[in-house]
Amino acid sequence: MLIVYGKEHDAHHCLELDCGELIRSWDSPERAQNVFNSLTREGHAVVAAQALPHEILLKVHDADYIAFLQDAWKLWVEEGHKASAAFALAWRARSWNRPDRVPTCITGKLGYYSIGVDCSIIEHTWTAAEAAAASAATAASVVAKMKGHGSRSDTHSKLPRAAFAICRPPGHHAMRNAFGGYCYLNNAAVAAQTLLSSAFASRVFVLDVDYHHGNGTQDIFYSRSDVCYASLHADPATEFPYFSGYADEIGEGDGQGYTRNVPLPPGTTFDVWSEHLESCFDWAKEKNCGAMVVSLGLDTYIRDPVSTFKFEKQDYSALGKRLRTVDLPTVFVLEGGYDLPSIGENVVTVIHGFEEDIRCK
Ligand code: Q9C
Ligand code: ZN
Repeated sequence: MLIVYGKEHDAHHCLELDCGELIRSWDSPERAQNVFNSLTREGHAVVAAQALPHEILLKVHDADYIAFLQDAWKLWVEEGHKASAAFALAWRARSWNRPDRVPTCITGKLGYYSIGVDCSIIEHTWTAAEAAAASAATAASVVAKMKGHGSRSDTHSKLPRAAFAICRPPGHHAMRNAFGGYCYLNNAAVAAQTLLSSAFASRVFVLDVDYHHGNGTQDIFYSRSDVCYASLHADPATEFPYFSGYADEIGEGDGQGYTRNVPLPPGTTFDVWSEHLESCFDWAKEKNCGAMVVSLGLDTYIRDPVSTFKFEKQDYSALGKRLRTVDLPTVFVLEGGYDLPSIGENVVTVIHGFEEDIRCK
C-alpha cells in the first residue's frame, strides 16, 4: 500500500497534563517513526506529502482558528512567556456564554480555541500539524487518481485502491475551531473533504476505530449529509473526551441521521466490538458512500497505556480483512496508539489483513 509520510512531525513533542502531572505527551515522535519503520521494512512504498491546499483546510476549520494556530507560538513569546509550552488557563463555563468576546491575549486565546489541557502548543506545533494534514490530503488525492476500472481497485497492480497517511499529530479530536486530545488539525476531515472536493465521491464514509470518540470529526460534519461519520469508542461518561460520543448524538439539520456513535464499556474485547462494527457497516450501506476514510487508532490494544480495551494482535488482521470487504476506495489516517513496542506492528497487521488475498497469491 502506498504510504504518505513527512518528517516534520519530529519537532513537535509537547507537554501534557495527565492525571495531575505534567509529562511529555504520550503522542511522541517515536510513534510515527515506529509506524514508518514497520511499514517500510515490509516494503511498502513511501511518498512525501504535497503542499496542503488551504481551500480544503478552510472547508473543515474556521479561518480565525487557523490564524490562531499559525500565530500562537509567536504571540506566546511576544507576550514574554518563558515556558516552553503554551497552555490555557481558563475556559468558558456553561452559563458564561459570550462567544462574541474573543480574548486578545494569548493565554485567553488558548482557552478560547481549545478543549482541555491534555496538550499544549510549542514552537513547531503548527509545522507538524500542517504536515500531518498535508499527508492526509495527499493520500486522498492519490486514491482519487489511482487508475482502475470503476471505483473499486487498481486493476493494473491488483492492489486495492487505498493509501495510508502516517499522520502525527493525530486529528480526530480537533474541532472546527478548537484543538485538544493531541490534535490540532483534523486529518481525517481533510482527507474526506479532499475526496469530496475533487468530485471523486459525492458522499464519504468516515469510520473511526480509535479507542476515543472523534469529537472533532463529528463536530465538523454534524450538520452535513455528504459525510457519514461512525465511531466505536470508550463510553464518554468515563473516558476522554467526556462531553461527546453518546449514542443519541445522530447529527442535526441536513446531517440528521448521518452520525452514528457506539459507546462501549471499559474492558471491551474485539469479539464484542466487532459485532457493533457490523452494525455500523449495515448503517452506512444504505447511504451510498463512494469512498471510505478510516481513522485508525491503535489505542484499542490490550497493552496500550492510556486505554482499557482488550484487542489482541490477531484482531488487527481481522479488522483489516473486514475493512477490505467494505469494497470502497479507502484512505487510512493514523490516529492514536501509545504502546511503542506494538504500534508499528499493529498497523502493519491491519494493512496486511486489508491486502491479504493479493499478498498471498
Ligand atoms: N491518562 C488520541 O488518541 N488523555 N488522543 C490520555 C491518559 C488524552 C487521545 C490520558 C487522550 C487523547 C488521538
Ligand atoms: Zn485515541
